[in-house]
Amino acid sequence: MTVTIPTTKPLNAHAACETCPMNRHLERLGVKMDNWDYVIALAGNPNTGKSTVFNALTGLRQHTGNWPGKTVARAEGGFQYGDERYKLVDLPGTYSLLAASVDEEIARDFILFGQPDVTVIVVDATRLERNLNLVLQVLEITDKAVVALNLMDEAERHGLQVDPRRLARDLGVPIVPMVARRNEGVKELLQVVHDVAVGEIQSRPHRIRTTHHQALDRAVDQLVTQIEAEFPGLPNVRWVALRLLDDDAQIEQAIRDGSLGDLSRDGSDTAIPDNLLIAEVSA
Ligand SMILES: Nc1nc2c(ncn2[C@@H]2O[C@H](COP(=O)(O)OP(=O)(O)OP(=O)(O)O)[C@@H](O)[C@H]2O)c(=O)[nH]1
Ligand SMILES: [Mg+2]
Repeated sequence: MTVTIPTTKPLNAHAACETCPMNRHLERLGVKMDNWDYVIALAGNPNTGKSTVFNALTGLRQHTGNWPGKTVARAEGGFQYGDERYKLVDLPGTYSLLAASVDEEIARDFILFGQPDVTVIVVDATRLERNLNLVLQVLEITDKAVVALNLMDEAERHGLQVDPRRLARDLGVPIVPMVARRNEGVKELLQVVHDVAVGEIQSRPHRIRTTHHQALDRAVDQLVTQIEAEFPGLPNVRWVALRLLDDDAQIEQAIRDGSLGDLSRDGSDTAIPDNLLIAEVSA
């Protein structure tokens, strides 16, 4: 599906420099950027239609393998829209970024530290309340998000009325209503993903601010300084600080054993270990 959009092609950080730190960083997470302008992550609760959206966008241009160092299946694929080439990564289903399982850890690490150009969160329109938990968590860490409001046919069948415009206003990011199984909304999703990737849409998502809690702000600031000193270039340090304050044992361990540094952009220059490379098998 190639649709030509009259747009001037922006200088893209990924495409412009194949050896730049961000690309090395993405390689650690199993993404090679040689032929792609943008990386798009597909996130969402289990069973919301992520793979259906993934298949609709990538068709046969997909590879399957495992996540680096894990036995969790991974699919990535590509598509072109206008002049841009997009790499799409289908993340394991996750209810939150607090990483209770290996699947959640993979999705969390990719969204947090892989810093995809756009994160598409596929939500189930019939279970909005539960799905919005993940949406709000993702919106805490990135402006570049799009909500694919999927299963609109099921919502209708159950007599549920969901107002995408109102939702877009409340969340502060684009919402694309979809029935992925019937390919409905796919074109609209492509256009919105493109607009967010190239910066034509700039969102100001709904965020929970901590400015009314001075003690918390002070503690976060203090931790941010310490983490940055220890792990220069680590993205989303503020999120890491908040997790520490919330007693997240996994994050604490990743700091103690230094593995958090493996995820930082400016980590070591050493070659990527073999076990961190994705096994790519043509579909
Ligand atoms: N009615 C309806 N069914 C859909 C729609 N999109 C996906 N499905 C169905 O929902 C089921 C789950 O879809 P998947 O694409 O596998 O969902 P997923 O999010 O990848 O699931 P996990 O990877 O297990 O988390 C499948 O049976 C799809 O055919 C939709 O818009 N409407
Ligand atoms: Mg799936």
